[in-house]
Amino acid sequence: MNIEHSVNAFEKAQNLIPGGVNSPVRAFKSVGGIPRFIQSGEGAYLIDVDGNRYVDYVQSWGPLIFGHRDESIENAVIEAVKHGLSFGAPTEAESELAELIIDIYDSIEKIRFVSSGTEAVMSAIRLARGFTGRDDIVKFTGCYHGHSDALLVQAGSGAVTFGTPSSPGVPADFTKHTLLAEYNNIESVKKCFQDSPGIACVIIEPIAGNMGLVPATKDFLAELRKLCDKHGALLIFDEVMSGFRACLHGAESITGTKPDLVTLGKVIGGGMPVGAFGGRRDIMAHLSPEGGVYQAGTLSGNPVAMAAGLASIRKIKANARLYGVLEERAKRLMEGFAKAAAKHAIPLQTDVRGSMFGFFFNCSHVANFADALKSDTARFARFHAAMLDEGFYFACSQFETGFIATAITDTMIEETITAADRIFGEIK
Ligand code: HOZ
Repeated sequence: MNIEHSVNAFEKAQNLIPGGVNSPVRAFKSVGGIPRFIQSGEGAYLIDVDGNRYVDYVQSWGPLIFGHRDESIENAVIEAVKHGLSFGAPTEAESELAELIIDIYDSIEKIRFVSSGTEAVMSAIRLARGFTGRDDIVKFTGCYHGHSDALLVQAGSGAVTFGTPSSPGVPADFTKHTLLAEYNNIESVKKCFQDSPGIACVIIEPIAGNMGLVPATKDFLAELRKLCDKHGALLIFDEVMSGFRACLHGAESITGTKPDLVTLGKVIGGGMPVGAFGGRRDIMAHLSPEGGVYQAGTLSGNPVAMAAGLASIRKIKANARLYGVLEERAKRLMEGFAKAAAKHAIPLQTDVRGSMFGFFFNCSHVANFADALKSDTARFARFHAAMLDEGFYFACSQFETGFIATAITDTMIEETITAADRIFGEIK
């Protein structure tokens, strides 16, 4: 495969931008090789600057549930652009998107839009602290909630990919209120509540996607709910990644546990920069200007981003069978991988939630961060490089999730399995 233009573009970018990228995981550091510089996207495909085409199982890390250049989202954006890029004043589109999401998510009675997942979570935590009058928070090792100071502790995603799950530059004073628990281990949460009488909230990715795909069990989430209620702490579901990806009505609808606050992002922006946090009306009433908890943003509720989000969520809502179809395809892909891996005696753990899929080169079931870290990252790197060479674009880290878009067909999935089978034979 000729990647000369990507090689040159990467060299240039490295002189201008730290690591040549504007978000660390994109640099391919943990898998080696050259990140592809992208010219365009088309449905299921990414096309790089050398003209190579890849079936894209990243889909911009989640937002593009209909694939690249979905016609209705593209048209909505073009139409919105004609009216102006930003007003810094309210628009009706904000209420329309709010209404749509509130109607779909049981636990969201009021919502506020921001510009990224990081911002959504940071603001939700501040709100939980302001509401409860407490300072401490509980997060789980391996969960990633964006890159704000208090949450960059034992974090997943790029932080673990580069072996710095707790970042330099974050003062210890800023993280002293962040208590750590182990995912899917309720005893570790009980210990946090024993250690601190002042826990404002427990934040969790109910379907963790930033240490690879590791869903929480129903029992664990139910116990978490009980503990929060017993101690007067809020439960926050971080669904920036899983929201509108795993299913229509949120993790609460498949796990049976209802959070007090939910954070969203990715799909609700249809590819534009959008985040949101919402939840119980009485809690949201503490947010400025109704209440005293301050949060603001010049580009919050941006009209072009709202238009993309509206088109995306409306199309999802109109297509009731969407998640069933995507889950079938994700399962077919993972079952194909599991079968091929077994044939070559390669230990592989797979899982699927709606359009999200994950696989670990790991001998045992992965239930938490410690389990995920036992995965064979060197084998993952070889797999990643070889698949890329064959025209299949997977997330460039063992600790990320894969995504199916409607544009990815059954035939593409069969071709992916065939390539993976061949490659497993080479990397066993
Ligand atoms: N944090 C994102 C994946 N979990 C990566 C975002 C990006 O690099 O674009």
